[in-house]
Amino acid sequence: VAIETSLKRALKKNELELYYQPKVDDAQTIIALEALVRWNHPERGFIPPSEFIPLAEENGLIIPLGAWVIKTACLQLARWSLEEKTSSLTIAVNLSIKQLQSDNFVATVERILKSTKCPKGKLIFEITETLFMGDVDAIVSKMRNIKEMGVHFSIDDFGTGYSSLSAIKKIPLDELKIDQSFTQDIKSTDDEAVIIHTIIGMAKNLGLRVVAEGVETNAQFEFLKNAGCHVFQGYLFSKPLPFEALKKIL
Ligand code: G
Ligand code: G
Ligand code: MN
Ligand code: NA
Repeated sequence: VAIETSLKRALKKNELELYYQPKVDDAQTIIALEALVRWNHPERGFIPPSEFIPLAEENGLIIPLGAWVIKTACLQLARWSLEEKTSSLTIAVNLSIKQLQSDNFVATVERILKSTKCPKGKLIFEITETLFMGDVDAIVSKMRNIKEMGVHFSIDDFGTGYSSLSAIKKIPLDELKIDQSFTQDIKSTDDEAVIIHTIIGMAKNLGLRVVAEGVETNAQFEFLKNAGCHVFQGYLFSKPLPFEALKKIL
């Protein structure tokens, strides 16, 4: 069966699952999670998102798939809001630019937030610099509408894409995630890591919270803490986990 047909079936038959990767503060306390979708295929086993997200973006399935991801994250946030241990956690969901470009996206988000009783201020959308390739003004206006509903925006994989430093000012962001390739360039605590310092300085001047991605070593963690990052994510703390495994470490 073509992967396209089976992806439609996957959506209907609940073969998709959200994994969660923790984000920690400088004391390594888990303060947030990033939701990462997995496809548990009945014959082929787990298929990574890098294999089906691009396809779903091409054939339009990203719209219902993306809505499923947002709804699942919101239901989780609504449940977590009732328990003291988890009530302060936020969940970040990756958005495809195709979702932001679609006509009904703002209404879809509003409907999901209402129907799930998602707590305000706990959902974050991660977008990438591909948004600069389209009609930026139209995207910005949708982002403003969504922010009014209490959703925050983060720019993901920052530093690898198409944005100029001046363009980043135009979009209403709350957070900036430094791409993991820059983190992985840090070899020691006294590394110069000029690009990282530059990105952090810019982000802070713009009033953005700074997240470092792809932290794998203590040297990288120490360097990034000293450089002024607020939040850290990477295999040093935890890989993405299925819900049951995540529950044990919360
Ligand atoms: O960790 P991982 O292999 O899960 O992620 C691979 C890529 O797939 C990342 O770039 C991530 O942003 C993307 N991705 C994971 N989940 C989603 C999702 O729900 N929607 C979109 N659009 N991208 C996702
Ligand atoms: O594009 P985005 O940042 O959403 O994708 C996250 C991807 O990075 C996922 O595939 C996730 O599994 C992966 N990832 C998360 N932490 C690390 C890390 O410390 N090292 C590496 N190499 N990959 C990571
Ligand atoms: Mn991401
Ligand atoms: Na990223």
